[in-house]
Amino acid sequence: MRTDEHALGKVLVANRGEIAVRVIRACREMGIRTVAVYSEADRAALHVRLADEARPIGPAPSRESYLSIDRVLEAAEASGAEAVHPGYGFLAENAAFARACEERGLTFIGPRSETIALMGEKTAARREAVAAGVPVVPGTLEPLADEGTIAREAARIGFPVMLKAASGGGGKGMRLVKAAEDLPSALARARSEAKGAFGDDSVYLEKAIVGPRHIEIQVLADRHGNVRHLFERECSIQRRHQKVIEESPSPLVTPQLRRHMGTLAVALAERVGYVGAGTLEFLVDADRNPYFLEMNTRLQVEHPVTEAVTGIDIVQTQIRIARGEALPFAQEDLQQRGHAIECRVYAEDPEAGFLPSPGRIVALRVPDGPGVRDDSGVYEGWEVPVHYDPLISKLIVWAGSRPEAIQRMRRALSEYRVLGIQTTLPFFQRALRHPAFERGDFDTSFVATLLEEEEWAGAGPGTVAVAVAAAAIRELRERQAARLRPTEDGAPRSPWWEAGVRQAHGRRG
Ligand code: MV4
Repeated sequence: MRTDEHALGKVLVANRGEIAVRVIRACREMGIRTVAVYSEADRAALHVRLADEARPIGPAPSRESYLSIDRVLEAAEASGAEAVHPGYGFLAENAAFARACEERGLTFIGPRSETIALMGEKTAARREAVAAGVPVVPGTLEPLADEGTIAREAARIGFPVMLKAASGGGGKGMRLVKAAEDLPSALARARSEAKGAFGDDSVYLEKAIVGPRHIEIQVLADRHGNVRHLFERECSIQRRHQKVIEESPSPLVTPQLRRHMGTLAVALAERVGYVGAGTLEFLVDADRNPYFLEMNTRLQVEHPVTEAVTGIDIVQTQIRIARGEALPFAQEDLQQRGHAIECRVYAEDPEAGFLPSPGRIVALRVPDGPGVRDDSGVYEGWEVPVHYDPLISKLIVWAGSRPEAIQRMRRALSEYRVLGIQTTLPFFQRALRHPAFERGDFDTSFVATLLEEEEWAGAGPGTVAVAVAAAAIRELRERQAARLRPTEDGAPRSPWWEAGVRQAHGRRG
């Protein structure tokens, strides 16, 4: 063991849901004890049940629980944890939280707090990219305060421009501005959205890239200066700046572009002395030019597609890095093998504009079999709370090629049953059969286009009658599939059902 390596006996997982479960699993495989934290709404949550210990950290609203630095640190102290894994969201990219951990001698499983702060200021990240020789979208390299400067810079860049929050990211506080006359109102809205979300209303400008692809590069960096990239993920299929389907490799990326983007990502990570797992987001234009957008200094939701094609356990590697170990692989040791696709299954109703659909999961059948992984944070009988992000599971498939991965995902989706709440599963059934998806020929407008096409398909007389009949058939099939007794909610019991039940119990009828 190197002198700068240290054992970790116990890790506090400062998160909930599927990602807390994912981290707990990695720790258990490494012989590390885990401490879950939970809000009042999560007393019976899966992550609480799977951890070695669990500590309450407050009421349901995340401000008073999962987002409370003091409460999480108190739980860490009381449990004697030596490290904290923040997952994604909540405190994962909060530099003050990472600093508070550092000051208390708790290992924050992630980059140094200064790196989080640096990359959190989006124009600072752009300046670092420029200094590292990484192309950025043309625009400003400093946050802009006064309206006159913004108007002048926008004219210099040329419309359409993107107005973005300097402390933002992920599309929050972002506005497309098509012409100079639209600037004042767009600025007012971007500022108030940014102020509300980040407590900082400064903005910057970028040239708007039309019809871009969203492609990101996963990196891993240890404390000894070794930086590796784990290739790309295709993340263009988004809805309201939330990714819905991700895959690796990207059908758009050629071997040369892959090598090029990987080299760029490593150069920027090296320049900022990055430590841990991180992701560089790029926009790629119609001519396959990549432009750096921002760096996410955390584990990403979609990390399993990269794990599937590279065979690297990203969460275990984060923990090894935090223990001070050197990365055990060279860049030449890494390759993408086969193809992986992830669908994010949300408790949302795609038929009702993706309205959240919290409630009790009365029956659950999870797909399984060759090449299928379901990273879930729920179980049958549990009630999905209203208070948090409604992601209930991530369905990931792996196969030897993209067409086979698509077939496998369709098969897995056909096995999936969730009763009691609405989910986005029907949306994925349609998306995985869309010709543009099959061809790998889509950009960031795919979801909107698909939903518009569905609305067209739904119009016309007689639609309601057909829909009611179809719903009744589907309801019956789902009951049969989930082995629910039809009488539970007062529906008539058929003689076939009675006979089936008797047979199942070995009785004669
Ligand atoms: C852009 C862009 C066009 N030009 N920036 C949205 C989320 C955030 N990560 C960045 N986003 C965009 N930034 C410039 N200069 C278009 C988007 C964008 C988008 C990007 C990826 C996936 C879906 C998207 C949907 C709308 C807009």
